[in-house]
Amino acid sequence: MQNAPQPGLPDWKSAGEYGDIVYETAEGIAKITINRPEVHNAFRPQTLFELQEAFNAARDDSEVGVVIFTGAGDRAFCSGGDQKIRGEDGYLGDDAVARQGIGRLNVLDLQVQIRRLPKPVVCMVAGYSIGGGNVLQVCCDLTIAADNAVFGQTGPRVGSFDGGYGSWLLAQTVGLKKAREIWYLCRQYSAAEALEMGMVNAVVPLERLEAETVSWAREMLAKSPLALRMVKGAINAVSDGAAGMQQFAGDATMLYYMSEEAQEGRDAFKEKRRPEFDRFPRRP
Ligand code: S0N
Repeated sequence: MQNAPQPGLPDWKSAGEYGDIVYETAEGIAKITINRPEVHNAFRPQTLFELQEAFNAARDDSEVGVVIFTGAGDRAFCSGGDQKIRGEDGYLGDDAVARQGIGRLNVLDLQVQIRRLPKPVVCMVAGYSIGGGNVLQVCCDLTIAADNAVFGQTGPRVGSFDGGYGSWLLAQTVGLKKAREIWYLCRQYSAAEALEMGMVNAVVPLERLEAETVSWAREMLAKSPLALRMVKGAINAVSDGAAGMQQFAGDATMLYYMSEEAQEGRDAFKEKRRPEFDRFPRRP
C-alpha cells in the first residue's frame, strides 16, 4: 500500500517493478530512485540495467516532461560503483557474463543516456554524492542538494578514475583548477561549497528537498517541451563534439519533418507527382 502524499508533493505512483530501483510517475514527472540504502546506494550491474530501463521508459512516456533522479533515504544519493563486487576488469553481476569472470563498466552507458535524454533530468541529492555517483550527478542537467549533502571523487584513493564525463564535464562545470583539486586530493565538499563552485543549482534544508525539487520540475513543465529539448541538445552539443552534433542534427530533422515543407516532399513522392516547393519561402 502506498503512503498518502505529503501536502504539496505529487501522489507518486509506481510505474514498474524493479529490484534495485524504484520508478514512479506523477503530474508529468518521473522519479527514479536508486534503492540500495544499505550500501549508500552504490550501483552494481543490475542497478544500472534497471536504471537504463527506467530512463528509457521516462523518455518514451509522452506524459513525462521532467525526470528526477535520486537515492533512497537521506544518507546518500549514490556512493558510486559497488566496491564489494568489483572484479579484476569491472563490476561482477549475477549473470552469464559475470560467471565467466568478466566484469562490466556499464555506468558509462547510463551517463550517455542521461545526457541524450531529451528532457531535463534533475538530480536530487541528500547525503553522499561520491565517486561514480557524483559523476552521474554531474551528468544531470540540474542538481538540487539538501544541506546535508556531501560531494567528492574517490577514484585515486580506491583505485579507479573516470576520464570521461567525470573529468572533463566536471572541469567544464567547476573549472579546471577545482576539478583537478577534487580528483587529486579526493576531499569531500559540503553542499554550500558545491553551490559556490557551481556544481549544484540550489541548496535547501533536507526536509524541503523534495518539495523544492518538485517545484523546479513544475516550473520547467510550464515551459515549451521542444524549446527545453533544443536547449539541452545545444548545450550538450558543445561538449559532446560530433556525438552531440549528431543528436542536435537529429532534432533539427525531427523539427523539419514537422513542417509543411517536408511533408510536401513526402506527399509528392507518395502521390507520384513533382513536389511543389515553390510555395515555401526562401527564408532570409
Ligand atoms: C560514502 C562514504 C564516504 C560514507 O562513509 P560512512 O558514512 O562512514 O559510511 P560507511 O560505513 O562507509 O558506509 C555504509 C555502508 O555502505 C557501504 N558502502 C558505501 N559505499 C560503498 C560502495 N561504493 N560500494 C560498496 N559498499 C559501499 C559500506 O561498506 C558500509 O557497509 P558495511 O558496514 O556493511 O561495510 C564511504 O562509504 C565511502 O567512501 N564509500 C566508497 C566510495 C567509493 O569509493 N566509491 C567508488 C568510487 N569509484 C567508482 O564509483 C567507480 C567509477 C565508475 O563507476 C567508473 C568510471 C569510469 C569508467 C567506468 C566506471 C565503472 O567502474 O563502472
